[in-house]
Amino acid sequence: MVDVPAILNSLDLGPEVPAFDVGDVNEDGDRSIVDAVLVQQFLAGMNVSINENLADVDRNGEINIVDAVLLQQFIAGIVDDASAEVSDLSAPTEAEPGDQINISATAENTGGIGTVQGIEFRLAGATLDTNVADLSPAGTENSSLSRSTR
Ligand SMILES: [Ca+2]
Ligand SMILES: [Ca+2]
Repeated sequence: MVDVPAILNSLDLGPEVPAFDVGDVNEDGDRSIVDAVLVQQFLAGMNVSINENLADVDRNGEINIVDAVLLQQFIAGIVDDASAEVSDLSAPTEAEPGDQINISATAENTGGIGTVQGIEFRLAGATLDTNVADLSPAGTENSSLSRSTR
């Protein structure tokens, strides 16, 4: 059987998922018209303080009017919230010491705005690693992990 603590000691943790939802640019725990106005002011060159990562609502790597409109549409209820699902999980149920363990999964966002989702890889109830899937609207991302046991 696998010595789970020994495995965990050999792992690196992935980057952290943002503490606030995509679109919550003022980090107050709520996505509201205030956030949409802040993004517009940011785009207009006004000196506002926002979380620029969370302002990229469609997760295409840049902040522009599309993000501001998408955020407004979400707040108005026209566009659905992000909804991430993990599917196609492939993982061994058991392993011997020295075995190479390959785990893979697909993360899919079925919502209308982007999201950043942590994907936890677990073995025998222990989290091996957390990958981060940066998902655009209707986007998918494959996530995989390969580790040697010992
Ligand atoms: Ca907010
Ligand atoms: Ca964008």
